[in-house]
Amino acid sequence: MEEVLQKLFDSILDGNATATKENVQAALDANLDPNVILNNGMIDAMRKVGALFEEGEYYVPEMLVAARAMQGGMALLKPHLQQTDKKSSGKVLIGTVKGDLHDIGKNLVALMLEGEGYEIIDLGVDVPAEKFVEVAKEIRPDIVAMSALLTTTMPSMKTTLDALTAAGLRNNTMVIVGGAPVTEAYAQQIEADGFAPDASRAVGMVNRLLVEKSS
Ligand code: B12
Repeated sequence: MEEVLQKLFDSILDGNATATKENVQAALDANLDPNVILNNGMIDAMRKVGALFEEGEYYVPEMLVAARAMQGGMALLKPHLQQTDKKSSGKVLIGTVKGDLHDIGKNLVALMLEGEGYEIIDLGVDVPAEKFVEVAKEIRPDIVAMSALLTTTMPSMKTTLDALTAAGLRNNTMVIVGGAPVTEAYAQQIEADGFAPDASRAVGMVNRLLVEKSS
């Protein structure tokens, strides 16, 4: 790995927010592709944090400071990841499902979709099914996007999907799901309209779904 990316990786692993910002800036100054900075320097670091947590090396506080460092770095990278000249091509209601507080992946999906020109309404984390339904009724989004990072909160996706169906909202709104433990098979099982394993493929999938919808 390039030295500047290795430094960035290490600063997230250490949960050092100041160093993370400096290292993101250094990587940008070195003209590295912002997607490479994000994927190789930052997301890989979060993956490593998860592995260390699993091995009992890291505890929740270490995960939390790493997440804060990651988010500070993402804020700096954001303008470089987005192409802001595109016009809005649809409305996306997004949130992390009930019981789940993980939002880094959701924020990335929102950021990439926003960069593609979509209007984003972000409900945040720990969003109950009723809230998704209430806001969907009000704003009539083209897409409802749900994120879950815990195997224990994945069922909240099904609960929300069922609530959207029961409220008669699925004729004009498509539902997509994602998050580390979520799979294509799970998405099919709960009858979601789409799944993507990462933020850039989420953009491609949403574009495809909306083309299919309008044709
Ligand atoms: C950071 C972190 C935390 C932080 C979260 C801070 C925050 N603001 O998000 C804190 C410290 C709060 C936390 C808490 C906990 N965590 Co945690 N956490 C993580 C960690 C290390 C990184 C997650 C992350 O940000 N990844 C980086 C992002 C970019 O990746 P991502 O979220 O997967 O998102 C990408 C894709 O999945 C996809 N995507 C995401 N959402 C969506 C949505 C749509 C619609 C689409 C299409 C795509 C998509 O695109 C994203 C970008 O490419 C993971 C490890 C891991 N491997 O995931 C554990 C992990 C998820 N946590 C775990 C656990 C156990 C917990 C706790 C229960 C710990 C505890 N004992 O308290 C609590 C639960 C709190 C709660 N109720 O939610 C476990 C989950 C195990 C499981 N299978 O259920 C993991 C896997 C760690 C591990 N290896 O054991 N955690």
